[in-house]
Amino acid sequence: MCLLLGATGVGKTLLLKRLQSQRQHMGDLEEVPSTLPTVGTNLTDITVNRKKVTIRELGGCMGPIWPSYYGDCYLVIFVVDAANPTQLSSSCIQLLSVLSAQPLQETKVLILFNKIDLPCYMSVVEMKSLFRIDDMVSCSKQSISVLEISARDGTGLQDVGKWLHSNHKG
Ligand SMILES: Nc1nc2c(ncn2[C@@H]2O[C@H](COP(=O)(O)OP(=O)(O)OP(=O)(O)O)[C@@H](O)[C@H]2O)c(=O)[nH]1
Ligand SMILES: [Mg+2]
Repeated sequence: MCLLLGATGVGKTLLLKRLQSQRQHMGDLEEVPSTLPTVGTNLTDITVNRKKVTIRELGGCMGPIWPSYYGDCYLVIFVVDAANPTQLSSSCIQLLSVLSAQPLQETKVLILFNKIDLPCYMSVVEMKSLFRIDDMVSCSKQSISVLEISARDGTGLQDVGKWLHSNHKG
C-alpha cells in the first residue's frame, strides 16, 4: 500500500486522477477533472508499466487520524502546494511527524512540490531550503526523493510513475 498524504487542497485527488488516466500530459485547452475535498479516505488502484499499485489518499482534514492508517504501508507520497506560502510551515511540521512515526521507519518517501504551473510557485531550490530537506534527508531513516510537479498540466508525472514502478513491491 502506498499512502498519499498532504494538507487539504494541495492536489492529492487530482494527482490520483492523473495517475489513473493514461494521458497525463494535457494541452492548455483540455479540461481539468474536478475534485472535491476528500473527507475520509480514497482508495485507488493505478497501473504503472503493467504493475498494479494501490494508493490510499488520506484527506488533509483527516490529519489527526492519519496515524491509524500507517500500518500496512511501505511507500509514502507527501504532497506540498508550492504556490501556497501560508501553508508551508504547517506542511513542514506534518511532514516531520510523518517521518518520525514509528510504523513508517522502513518506508520510501517521495515529497512532491505540486502546482508549479502557477505563476507564483516557489522553485524546488527554494522549497528544499525552506523545508530544510537536506537536514531531513540526513536525519531520517527513510530514503527520501523530491520532485516538482503539476497535477494540472502533467509536468513531472512520468517521474512519479517511475518512482512508483521502481519502489513498488510484489
Ligand atoms: N493550478 C493547479 N491547481 C491544482 C493542481 N493540483 C490540484 N489543483 C487544484 O487544487 C484544488 C484542490 O485539489 P485536490 O486534489 O482536491 O486537493 P486534495 O489534496 O485532494 O485535498 P483534500 O482532499 O481536501 O485533502 C483543486 O481545485 C485542483 O484542481 C496543480 O498542479 N496546479
Ligand atoms: Mg482529496
